[in-house]
Amino acid sequence: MDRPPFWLMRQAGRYLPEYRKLRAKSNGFLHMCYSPDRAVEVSLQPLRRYAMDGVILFSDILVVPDALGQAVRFEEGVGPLLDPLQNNSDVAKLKPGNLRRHLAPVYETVERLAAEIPDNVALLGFAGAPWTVASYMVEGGSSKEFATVKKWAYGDCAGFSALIDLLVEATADHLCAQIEAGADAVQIFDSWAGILPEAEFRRWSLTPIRAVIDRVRAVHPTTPIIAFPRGAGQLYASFAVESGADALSLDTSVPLDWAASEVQSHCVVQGNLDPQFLVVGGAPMEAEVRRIVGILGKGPFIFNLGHGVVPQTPCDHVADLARLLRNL
Ligand code: 1CP
Repeated sequence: MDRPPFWLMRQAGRYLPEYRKLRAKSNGFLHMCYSPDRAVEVSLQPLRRYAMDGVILFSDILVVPDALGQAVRFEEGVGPLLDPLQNNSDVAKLKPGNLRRHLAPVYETVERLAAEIPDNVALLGFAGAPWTVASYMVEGGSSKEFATVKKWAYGDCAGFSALIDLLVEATADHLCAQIEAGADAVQIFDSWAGILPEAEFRRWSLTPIRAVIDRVRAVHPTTPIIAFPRGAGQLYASFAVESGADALSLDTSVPLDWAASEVQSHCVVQGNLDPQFLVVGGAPMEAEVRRIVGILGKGPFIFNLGHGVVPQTPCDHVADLARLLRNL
């Protein structure tokens, strides 16, 4: 392409009135994820408005614990809730054999999207990284301090490894199934990678993601894999060399000149507009987009945000961003 391709993390969701309308009619968020009619429709909503170069499957990272038998519910105004895993006997009760059957509606959604979207639009599948998914499974939902999951990971390395190893297999299987259903590329979201000190980051973020990538690549050697170790800081450089990912998604805080020399020299980079610039819009957003493209656009680059679109984002600003990027 003669300009950087673009898509936006959380490009489907609550900032879109057509999403909110369908959501109000649905029997909960997970039900939407497991209804191919609705999930296809919601995945396509941003494409119709803004003609991104990529469509991401509408689903959630927490469908994996749900499929493993740890029921997930989404409470309005609270977020995800799970009955927390407390020890290795809880881990032993998980049922990895059920994954593909439980998630069949998700793979059907991918299949239908692959048939529907134009050839010049990439279809992205995704999964949460083992560490981030484990944090929800052990904390029982969103967390601020991550005290419970850290206590287990730091205090009982062997025991916690059993959960991470199980999630490596389940995550790889989930990504392979999406590729088999027609995903052109996949992204692994490690939203909470950045809360770990270096040695723990290597043990619980980098190493398991590398294992997931190795497993997916052994079956699907040509499918591009994007990893998002959010908050990794300087460890983005090690991640680029050691993870085996084809592309790394940069969070909002990564300095761009540094990323161009230390990360983009090893792999494609994606990012990293602060989602709040999309809320502000206008001249400040345009200047920031030009700055990002000016530095990262000289190498292999996918334009994206540094984290997901926030619900208070005006749709007009997303349209302005799409126009700006298409005319670069
Ligand atoms: O309607 C609603 O209230 C649900 C809001 C919502 C949406 C639209 C949730 C709940 N998940 C999603 C979709 C979603 N989640 C997608 C779809 C595709 C797209 O990007 O358009 C994706 C890729 C995700 C991934 C996801 N879910 C992550 C990783 C990325 C990130 O944002 O860091 C995480 C951490 C989740 C968990 C999750 N799902 C939803 C909530 C409220 C949360 C908890 C977030 C938190 O702990 O802060």
